[in-house]
Amino acid sequence: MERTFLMIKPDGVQRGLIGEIISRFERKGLKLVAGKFEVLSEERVMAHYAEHVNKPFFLGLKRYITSGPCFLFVFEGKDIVRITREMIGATNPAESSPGTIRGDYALEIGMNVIHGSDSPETASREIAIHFTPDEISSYVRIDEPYLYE
Ligand code: DAT
Ligand code: MG
Repeated sequence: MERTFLMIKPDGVQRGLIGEIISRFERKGLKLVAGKFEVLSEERVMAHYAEHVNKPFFLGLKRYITSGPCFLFVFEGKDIVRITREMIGATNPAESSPGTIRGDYALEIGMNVIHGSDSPETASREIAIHFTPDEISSYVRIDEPYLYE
């Protein structure tokens, strides 16, 4: 089983989309193993977006991502990084396919509702940035025998 780090950004929280978005992953059969509500500190933003700190859009990105609380969560499942990235859709919502989260709920790249790790290595790094091991639960979902062959 693989884990991934997901985060509903301040626009998604303010627009009341937490439940809708989490439901999509739950209905797919993915297992929620951690979740918390938090305004990100500057240090955490720098660590999380380390690859983007020198990009021209970084200051705007930092202002947006710290403008209110985010909902941070971890889901677990087979091949979960690939599956959740597909469900999230392309970075720019103007180009995300209908049926994806960004395609259905957002319009512009600077407010694209949700973050999802882009590789298993990134997922491990991002989970460690945002969660302590004791904040993550291991359990068997009762429907797993009907989800995995
Ligand atoms: P993703 O969130 O799809 O992994 P990314 O890692 O390339 O995309 O970028 C991180 C976030 O930064 C992205 O969700 C929105 C913002 N961003 C990326 N490229 C941008 C750009 N050209 N202009 C404004 N914001 C941008
Ligand atoms: Mg990314």
